[in-house]
Amino acid sequence: MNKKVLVFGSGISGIGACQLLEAVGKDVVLYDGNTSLDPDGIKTQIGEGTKVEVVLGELSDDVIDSLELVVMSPGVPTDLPIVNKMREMGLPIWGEVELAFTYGKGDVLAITGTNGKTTTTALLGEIMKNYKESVFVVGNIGNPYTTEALHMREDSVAVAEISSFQLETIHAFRPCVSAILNITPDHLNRHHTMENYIQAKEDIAQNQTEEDTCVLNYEDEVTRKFGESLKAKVLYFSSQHRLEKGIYLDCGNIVYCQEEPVVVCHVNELKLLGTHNYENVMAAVAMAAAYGVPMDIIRKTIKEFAGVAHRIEFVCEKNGVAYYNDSKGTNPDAAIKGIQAMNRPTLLIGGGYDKDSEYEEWIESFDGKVKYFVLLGQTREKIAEAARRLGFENIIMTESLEEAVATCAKLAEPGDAVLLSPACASWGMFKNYEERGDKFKSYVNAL
Ligand code: UMA
Repeated sequence: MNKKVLVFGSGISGIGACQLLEAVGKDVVLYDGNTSLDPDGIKTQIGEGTKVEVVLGELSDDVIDSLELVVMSPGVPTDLPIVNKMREMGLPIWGEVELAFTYGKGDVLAITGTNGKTTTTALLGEIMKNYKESVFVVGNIGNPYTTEALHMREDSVAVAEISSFQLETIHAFRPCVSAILNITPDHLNRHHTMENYIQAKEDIAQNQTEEDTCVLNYEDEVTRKFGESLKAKVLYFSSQHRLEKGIYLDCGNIVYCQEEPVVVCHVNELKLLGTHNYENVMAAVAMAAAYGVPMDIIRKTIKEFAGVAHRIEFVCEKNGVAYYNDSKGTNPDAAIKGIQAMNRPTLLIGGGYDKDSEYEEWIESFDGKVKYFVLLGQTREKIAEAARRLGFENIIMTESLEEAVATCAKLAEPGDAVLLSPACASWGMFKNYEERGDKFKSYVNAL
């Protein structure tokens, strides 16, 4: 009897993995721990005529004994007892990204980092689309790599946003150009220690050779040091220092320097705002230049690029109050960028799923701008305690995002801003940050 492949997790990655595996002739079992899911609904998502066997809740020894490979969805912890058991039995444990890389053709440009991944991936995707015919923007950005892998040709390029979860289960994954944008504490409940989290991020370059390039942030101590030990060519970007080689900001100009410094553009010519975004632009430019994209194509694209949804996204102005959706601010560091970008007195909505984060630095970054701190979700007490310890008292507890929006609308005065920038994941209250951001926008538009 043919051995089977187990796909663990029936979210969008799991569905993509099943479709790919069936298309290449594998017998597939899709397993999900959530017993309240509907197996028929899952099969409909995989596609008409699918032979994938869907198992919910418990995984029997019979199924485990029939396997040759396990393909993990990113959100499933790799140290679950059942995963440990399968690993100890000698079963290869691959991530969905490893599976896609194995079957996908063409070149891969891959981006990781705690913050800025999505913006950088989207921008690099646009640059590549202006350069090559067959470009796929995949990964953590919300389009599973496995969904696209079989459409890729030898002359295709995949621009992939890769999370630390996804990097835990790669083996041969080798981007020709990679980037680590920054590394600050996030997802510590999953990775347990900062060392493990850093290791996962750095693994993006583990298979890169002298022929490949890794783009790193010179201003981030961890990534700067990492560059000293790499086999791949290293290209640094810096928002603070003129580099002999690399890409940097100089009096508002983005300068790319290999032999000679070349001005790419002035930051005033960009639609993106804020130093963190200039860093994202520099990383995308460095990656594209390393891949050989002509500078005029890069220059034109970065000037046109208007950013991504849910990242300090302007929603509308009502009664003189500006509403911003920063639902993608899923950790304190990202939320710091959110509040820093505000130039009005702000009513800040925060809180959500607990990832074992600390909130002090975020609260310290308010810089007198936050008028009211409106909290919701599992972390609201923890955040409120941290705020009170730091002397911030204007805290309002709410039960839902809808109530939080209504509270802000009541308290805000003309000239204020209302910012949803939660510093927490959305899980538990929403499916993902997109749903949270979309709900926020609909509540605001309905005011
Ligand atoms: N599940 C189990 N057992 C568990 C945990 C989960 O069975 O112990 C099941 C759940 O019941 C659910 C399924 O696994 O049915 C969900 O799998 P998943 O969490 O991997 O979700 P996907 O829908 O496949 O989405 C994943 C990424 N999600 C996570 O990493 C949590 C998406 O990133 C990504 O866009 C998508 O793959 C495509 O690549 C989201 C994310 O929040 C946006 N990422 C984190 C971040 O950006 O900070 C890393």
